[in-house]
Amino acid sequence: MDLVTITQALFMLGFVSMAAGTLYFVLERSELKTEHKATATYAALVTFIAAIFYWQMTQVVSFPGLTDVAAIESTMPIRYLDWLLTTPLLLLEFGIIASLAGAPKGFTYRLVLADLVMIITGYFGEIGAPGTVGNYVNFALSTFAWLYIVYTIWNIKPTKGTVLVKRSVETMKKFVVFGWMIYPIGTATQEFLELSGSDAQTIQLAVCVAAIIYVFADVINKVGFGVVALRAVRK
Ligand code: RET
Repeated sequence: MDLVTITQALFMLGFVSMAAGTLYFVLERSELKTEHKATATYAALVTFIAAIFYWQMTQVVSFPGLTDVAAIESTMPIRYLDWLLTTPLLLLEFGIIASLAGAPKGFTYRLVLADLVMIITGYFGEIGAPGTVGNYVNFALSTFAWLYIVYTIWNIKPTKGTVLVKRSVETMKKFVVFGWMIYPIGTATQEFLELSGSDAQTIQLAVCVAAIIYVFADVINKVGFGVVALRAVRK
């Protein structure tokens, strides 16, 4: 089996995971107290949005006129659109649980702002010509915004709430700090591989490896994150 087919199969796995996650969060939502339902709503919105985008990604290889690797490459804007919508929702989901643990109000808005800067400049870095100054400036801005998020989240200390709430906040912090790290690592892996050679085989390896890394990262950071958030508010 070639790498493109494997990538395609993993897009399908991504779709199924997101769809199953959505169903799970919707079913769990009815078990929660009214004031906690919003947590399940955010979690379900994130996986529902991602399911739609993953479905779209599974369709690309059959696009007429695209060679296989170009098709996988063409999923990049879809992925950024997904991140643009889902990462603010994930931060809001974190904000709800963190506020139950006594986190100061208002910090989520600054996080969301930094997050939008991270995704938008990251996208401009991605579409710019590789190796140009503008490109590195965009990636640098994106990285600064990401470091701001990591720094802010890491410094949130749960001070009140149940043991379960406190534990969930600590776990969700680790998702944002370590789980989100997989994305820049995926992008850097692709960039380095592409700098190492411009033959068709290297490009295919670079594009597919990055796409595969993002699928695993997405399932962890969207479905896994939601499961931990719900654990905090379960009756
Ligand atoms: C980019 C560009 C290079 C620099 C950095 C990046 C960070 C991306 C992140 C994405 C997170 C996505 C999530 C998706 C949903 O589950 C844009 C790759 C720092 C952190 C959490």
